[in-house]
Amino acid sequence: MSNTVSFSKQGAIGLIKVNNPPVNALNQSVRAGLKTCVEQGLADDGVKAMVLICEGRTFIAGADINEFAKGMGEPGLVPVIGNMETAAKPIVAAIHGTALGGGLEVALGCHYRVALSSAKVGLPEVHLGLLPGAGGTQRLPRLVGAQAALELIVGGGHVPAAKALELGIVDEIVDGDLEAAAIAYAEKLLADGSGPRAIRDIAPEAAGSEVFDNFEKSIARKQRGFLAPFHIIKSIRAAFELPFDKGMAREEELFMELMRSSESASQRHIFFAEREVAKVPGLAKDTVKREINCGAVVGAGTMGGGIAMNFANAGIPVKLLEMKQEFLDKGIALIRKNYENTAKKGRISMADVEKRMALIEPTLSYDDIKDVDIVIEAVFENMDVKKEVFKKLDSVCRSGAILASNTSTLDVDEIANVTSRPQDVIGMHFFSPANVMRLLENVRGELTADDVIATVMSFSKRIGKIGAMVGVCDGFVGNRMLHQRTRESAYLVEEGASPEQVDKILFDFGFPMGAFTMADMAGLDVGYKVREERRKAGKVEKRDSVWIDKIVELGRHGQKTNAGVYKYEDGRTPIPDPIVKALIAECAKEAGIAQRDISDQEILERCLYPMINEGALILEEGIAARPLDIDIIWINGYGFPGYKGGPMFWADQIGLQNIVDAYAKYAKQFGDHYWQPAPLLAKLAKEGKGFYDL
Ligand code: T1G
Repeated sequence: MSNTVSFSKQGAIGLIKVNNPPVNALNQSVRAGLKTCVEQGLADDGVKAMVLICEGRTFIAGADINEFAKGMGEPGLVPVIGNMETAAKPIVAAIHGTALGGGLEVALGCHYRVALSSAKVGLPEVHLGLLPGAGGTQRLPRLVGAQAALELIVGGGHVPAAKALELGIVDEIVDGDLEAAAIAYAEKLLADGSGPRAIRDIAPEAAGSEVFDNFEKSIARKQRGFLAPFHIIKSIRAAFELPFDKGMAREEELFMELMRSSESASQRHIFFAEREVAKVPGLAKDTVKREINCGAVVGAGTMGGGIAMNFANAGIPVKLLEMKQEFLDKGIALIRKNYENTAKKGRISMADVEKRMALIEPTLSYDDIKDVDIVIEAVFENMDVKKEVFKKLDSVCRSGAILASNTSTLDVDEIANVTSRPQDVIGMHFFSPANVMRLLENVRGELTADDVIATVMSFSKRIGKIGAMVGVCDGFVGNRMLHQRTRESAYLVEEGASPEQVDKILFDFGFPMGAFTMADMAGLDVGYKVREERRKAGKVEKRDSVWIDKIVELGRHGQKTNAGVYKYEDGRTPIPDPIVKALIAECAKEAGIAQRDISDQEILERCLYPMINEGALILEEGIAARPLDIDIIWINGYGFPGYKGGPMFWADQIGLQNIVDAYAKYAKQFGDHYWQPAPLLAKLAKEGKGFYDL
């Protein structure tokens, strides 16, 4: 008996109980305990059937991901499940919470499955760059058929109990006392003379190769660059083309390939990083958070409306404040349109639309927001305007209200210092569209109180965001690093690379789109105004590149004007434009820059390495506390490919010395103004270390 799995008897029913908080993960102790307890039940003549149930919040939620790096140890999960499946006495899995991954595979190794109506099941290994490696790709298809199995396992989602019953994954939904219900179910099996029922004995329905080929085509673009989805298709296909044991062998072979892949290492890193990022170093775990029961958003523009939707989506009443009725009406109309579009896609009902709209109360008066618990300002990105708003908030809002700014680059300390309560002021930088993008870059000011930080980090999760805590600097973390890529990509085009060549390199690397396609989509005039403000503040690049400004001055602002760096005949597909090609050549000539052919490798290095170097400076300055904060920001805010783990994790994978060597190469070619490695980068490289050795 292990200390995580116990055996007891209730009449003729052997009760196997797993207790391995927090999620009953299948570590070595649990696997050994399951093996021992099943053998004990089989050896006991008084036991006629068994029930497998878990203590705590959930049924087994999967293999213990912590064990992957150091090796799983004996007994392996496959034989543990195999012994259950071939047992001479029926075993019933009693499911609550989330039976996921290896947890669902254990349940599929049982002969029957009962679940609480609130339970969910799933095989989410794909999100870890893996596939269900304990029979999931061989057993589930035998229950649900090829198409459903492909959708469930490649999608990696959680299936509610009712749907699982419909699909045949569970046999009965029970409510109330799960243990009693499962024991009653087992006793009824005995009374009916029902014995073990092994899924391995089910002959899978016929499935032609077109099912798998068509499914692979349907995911090709979305899953571009990932390995696991395509291995999963191969493994499920084996369930229809090979006998069970050979299918299991094929599954193991494909699983091990994935386990050894850099893609899976990256995705497993992200799994833990997405949880670690919520724990702010130096912040006491027991910091008392302020209650947030209602909020307000100042500014009903695209960002303000999107931010208000996050409150409503979480069921939190929110006031939306504008200065003019027409702007308020426009903002509310856009919110309604967004919700109705979501309803049209079947993701929410029309009743949900009305419920959420009812939670958003438009107002023209600051007086209406005096009692709220948090205010998020989302007005025009201009310091004077923001200061006016915060002075007003300071005079109107109740004591203890959190005053947040959605600024994307402005100095949060400067904003805080116009109030009498800088300890209550924080930055909450949402990414557009604010109701969709998961990242929230939370910006702590010099004087922001710990309980405000703790409250905002917890509130981020409550509204479905991934909150990352950063310090105050120009561009915080995400945009400060993006600025490096933006600058170098403009230089590369001046020197002879075409915009489409640069964009293809970034797209093939795994970004959702290239730098210039993204700039056209966001609007070239946005960057133009930022550069104008920076020039006014004397912040001019040592090497000023003007070709994009010239494009804007032609009235080409990007997609919204059907022309920017590219031209757009259908309003969305970027087409290289000879006018821009000529304009670039002209600007290069005026700048005395000779055009040359530039290699793909140079483009990749000059776009990405300065971002990583800036990340090293950000770590040195303490603007981000850990490399994982930077990785989470870039994956969730800018589409850095998950199968590369984020810029800092990827830098460790390629080796920091290679980055330092590239810097030396470019310093020779261009001078060291932009090619001086950050001291931390140089130090780690010299020591043969990576950022994750910090
Ligand atoms: N292994 C180790 N630790 C885990 C874990 C796991 N599988 N799942 C969760 N934790 C930790 C997590 O790090 C956190 O720790 C705490 O539990 C609470 O998690 C052979 C190979 C179950 C839906 O992918 O999706 O089985 O921060 O904050 O929001 O085929 O955890 O408290 O120290 O996420 O309520 C497949 C992963 C594994 C499920 C709960 N299973 N987990 O969400 O809490 S691979 C999964 C989740 C596998 C087999 C293959 C979620 C959850 P700490 P949490 P939550």
